[in-house]
Amino acid sequence: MHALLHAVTKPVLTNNAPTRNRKLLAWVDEIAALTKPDRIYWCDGSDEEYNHLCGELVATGTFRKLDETLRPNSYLAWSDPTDVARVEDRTFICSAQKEDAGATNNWVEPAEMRAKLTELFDGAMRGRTMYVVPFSMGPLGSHIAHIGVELSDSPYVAVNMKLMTRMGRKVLEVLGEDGAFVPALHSVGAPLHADEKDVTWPCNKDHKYIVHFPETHEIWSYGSGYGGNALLGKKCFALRIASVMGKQQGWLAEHMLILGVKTPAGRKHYITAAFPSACGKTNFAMLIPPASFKQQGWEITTVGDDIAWIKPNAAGQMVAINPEAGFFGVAPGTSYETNPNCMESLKSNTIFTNVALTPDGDVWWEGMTKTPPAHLTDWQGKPWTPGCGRLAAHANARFTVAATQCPSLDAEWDNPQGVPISAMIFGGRRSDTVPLVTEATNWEEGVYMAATLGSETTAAITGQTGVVRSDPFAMIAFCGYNMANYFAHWLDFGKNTHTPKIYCVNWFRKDEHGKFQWPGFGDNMRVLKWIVERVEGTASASNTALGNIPNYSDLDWTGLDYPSEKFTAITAVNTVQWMQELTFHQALLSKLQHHMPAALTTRFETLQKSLRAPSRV
Ligand code: O2Y
Ligand code: MN
Repeated sequence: MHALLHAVTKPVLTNNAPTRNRKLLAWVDEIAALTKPDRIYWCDGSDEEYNHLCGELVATGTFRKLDETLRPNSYLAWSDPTDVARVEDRTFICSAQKEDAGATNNWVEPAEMRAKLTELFDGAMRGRTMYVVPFSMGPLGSHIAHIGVELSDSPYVAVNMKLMTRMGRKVLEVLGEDGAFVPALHSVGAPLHADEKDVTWPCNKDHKYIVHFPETHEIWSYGSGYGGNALLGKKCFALRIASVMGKQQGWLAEHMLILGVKTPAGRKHYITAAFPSACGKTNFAMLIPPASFKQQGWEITTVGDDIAWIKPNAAGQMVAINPEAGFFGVAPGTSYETNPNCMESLKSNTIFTNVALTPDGDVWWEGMTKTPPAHLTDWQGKPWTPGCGRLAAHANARFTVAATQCPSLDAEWDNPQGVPISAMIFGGRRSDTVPLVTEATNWEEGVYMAATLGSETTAAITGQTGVVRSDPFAMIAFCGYNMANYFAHWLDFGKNTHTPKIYCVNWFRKDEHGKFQWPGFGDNMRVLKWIVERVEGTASASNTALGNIPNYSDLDWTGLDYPSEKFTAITAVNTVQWMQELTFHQALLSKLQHHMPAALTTRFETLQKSLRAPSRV
């Protein structure tokens, strides 16, 4: 390896570091003195470095190299069975005032949390290397992008950050001597004592803390090596800390995919869409239109699958970037039927975590093929056969892959100016109540729709199926400050910018037999086409108490036999269900009452009145 690798013997460790950024040098020194790593390594982000670190991960048993012919340059990691997902109950927003974290976040007084973390991090990296990982969230040098530096004792984190962000030397160049960065400290919380043999997935089974200090824009993560707990650019920075920065600086950090829609006339629209976890976000971001739409000339492209940073440009138009440079998606359920673009992305240069291994050195997960292989090694390293009663892949098994591997990647995905937003979609998983698609008639109504978003839990995530969880803007786990203040920020944001139209969608409504009423996947294009035509002012709709809903004849049904009665059922506004729904809305409004903007309580009252009006059945 050609970058700096220091043997750490004394506290001043950064003499020949590849940066002269004073704040960074001081911070690296301070953290090294606290965590006491054996070595410090500054990541340069090169392919050579990536290959070397992956080789080391293979040598230590964390990675298994997959068959070079079947899955070139790809690796499989199996985590500790206790470290398999984000830990919401161990995630904290430590603002000075409890009220600033709000009713939806865990809060601990900052000095108390700092004392606890300092104790835990003291000597936490003993026997390990501390990787200095400089990364840019967003195109390098973009006025919308921000820089972070993660200090981590996990080489798994370093290689995943290479795929998920713009990472390494070029970031330090942009940072310069005085540039600002978000400090993100991470340890797996498993120091090694002299001659102690390491495990393949070090973590701390007893203590996990995913902590955010919103006033100082700092992240401290301890005890987990997995996903959102450890790849700190993603949920911790790009959502929790960035949402705070956005509130302070007049922009939005959102849990939204960004896709491009090209019309047959060649007009390009960009649409953002927010969905809670487990609603098929990556599939929607990489949607392939039905054949009949492709023939007409409709095209869908992908800018991002999870997070959008949205700012007004000089003309007051909302523009968005995907702050990430890769996808960390859920493997189970991904197949050539559900998401061919994703499957193509994963053909090579991919890191898989907690999927199953085939006898010939490839990967498999539930839903990848209709017929499972006869023999596998499951994600816990045990022999697996179909019908053995266990999952071969963990339900939250993941792939990490660079965005550039995606065949549907939009030509503008890396544009530092961002892409202009024509419409915003909010959706949840709801077996009843919520129509296929509803258009808000103005910005405030759209903000109300997003604020009252709910989604049913799935067994894979919570072990409990069908319980509606309130998930405002799909940000319940990711808003770094008081949720009611976040609603107010959205309302204010709309006052100073040209506002895109806002939609609520539900692909998951079921009939009385429990069968999904909407085919989903590529057929969601029919709804997207209507949305684009509404934006362009060429499609009609009927006004309801909830907003505007398309008529059967407003959607393009070519290539699909979908009777109008079914459409009537999937778009119906059932007053009894909606009165029940309003009790959920009311519960949310009272939970967040302290800072709740009046515009949202007013909308609640109007909605209640319109639903009670005799014309609605
Ligand atoms: O469990 C994790 O650590 C990953 S969670 C995640 C990853 C990628 C995109 N979205 C999510 C999410 O929970 O929303
Ligand atoms: Mn997500």
